[in-house]
Amino acid sequence: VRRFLWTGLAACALLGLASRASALPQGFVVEPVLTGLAYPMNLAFSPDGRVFFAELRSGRVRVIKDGRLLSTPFASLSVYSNGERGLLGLALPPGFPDQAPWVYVYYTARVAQPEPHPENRIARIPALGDVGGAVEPLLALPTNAQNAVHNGGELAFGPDGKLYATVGDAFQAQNAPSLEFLGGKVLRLELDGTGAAGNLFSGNPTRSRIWSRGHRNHIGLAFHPLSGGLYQTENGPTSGDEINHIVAGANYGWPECIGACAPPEASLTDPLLAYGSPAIAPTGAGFLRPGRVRTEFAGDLVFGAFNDGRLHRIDFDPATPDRILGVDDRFLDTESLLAEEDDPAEHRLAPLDVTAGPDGHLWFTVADFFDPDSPYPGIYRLRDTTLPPAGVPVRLVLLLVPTAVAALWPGRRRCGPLAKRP
Ligand SMILES: [Ca+2]
Ligand SMILES: [Ca+2]
Ligand SMILES: [Ca+2]
Repeated sequence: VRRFLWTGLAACALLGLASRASALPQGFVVEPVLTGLAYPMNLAFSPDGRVFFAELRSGRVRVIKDGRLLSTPFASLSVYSNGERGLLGLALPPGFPDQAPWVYVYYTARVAQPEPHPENRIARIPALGDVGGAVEPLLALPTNAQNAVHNGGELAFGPDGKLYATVGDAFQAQNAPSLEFLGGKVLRLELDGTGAAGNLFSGNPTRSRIWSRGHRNHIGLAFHPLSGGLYQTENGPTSGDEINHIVAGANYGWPECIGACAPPEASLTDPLLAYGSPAIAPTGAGFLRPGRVRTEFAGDLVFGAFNDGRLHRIDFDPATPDRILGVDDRFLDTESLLAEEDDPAEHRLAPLDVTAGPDGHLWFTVADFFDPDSPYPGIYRLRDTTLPPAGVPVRLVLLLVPTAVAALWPGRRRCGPLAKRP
């Protein structure tokens, strides 16, 4: 059995599995969009209905079109895929594909010269129909050749049209606050990879790209659906996983503080929420959209966690931004929900990407780190069945695999026939 360490720390995969009956919040249903996939790491939605996704280990960018997975990948990147490396981030710019015909990727490239070595980088791939053109590297990022951890890897376009990226500290914690080092940062970039207009730091190309600093490793970004504010999940060491509200120029404390600073430090910004021990290793994050969920859930932040395989929910006060009313650490348990009850040790399911889909519902990906060939890894959609169905685009209805009809209700023991990997 392989053991994979997401942030240098994987607590037991199976700690405290919720019973299947509590694997899902009441009134919600999880619908498989496409299953039998290998390490689906990140999703990106094209306005023309196509769904792009990144495969962490293979380095392939795949396309779902008219409900079908295209057999020819959009791109196949040469990646190092050990540890936390691989094809990590994926994003489509506003105006894609007509005004901005590029697919943006964040990956650990396998560089051949002068001798083979890993290089984290942000690149873009021209989108010429369903198959991409030659990869255009935009920015080389700090990479630790000895330790395959702390690579960061999330990409997201903000409501301002700029490209945001989470860069890990590359195992150089002392440099995470430095303005002369791209590791341990949230970057804010123009489409060509240069520092975005309006960034607070300037003076050289490194500084001009930095939006916030003092981060350890992080792979979750989400923009609030109403305020547009940027929220981030961050991985602590053996404790101190964090949820942060990212603001321009702030220093989020790593490595001086793990979680909130005690005593408080005026120059450092504490997280909105810090977890204790053991680390849960947060992954992707997305907001539950007003109008798509009951009022009590609207505007809440949902994020995945690698170590417990769950989706967690932060119950934000809708009237007072950043005020936390409660935390639901058992919002959804992917392993209890999806895997066979009688062989939990054979599977190691973890939610990776969590994001609002084009239909406004929350979409998430699941990978199986013990048995990647199991039928469970795939793309799923979480829907609140207590609301009347909104006008879901016809394309999306087509996209949901037929087995989705037999949706995964709470208490259901098995998830029924799932599509095999094409
Ligand atoms: Ca921090
Ligand atoms: Ca709420
Ligand atoms: Ca994402």
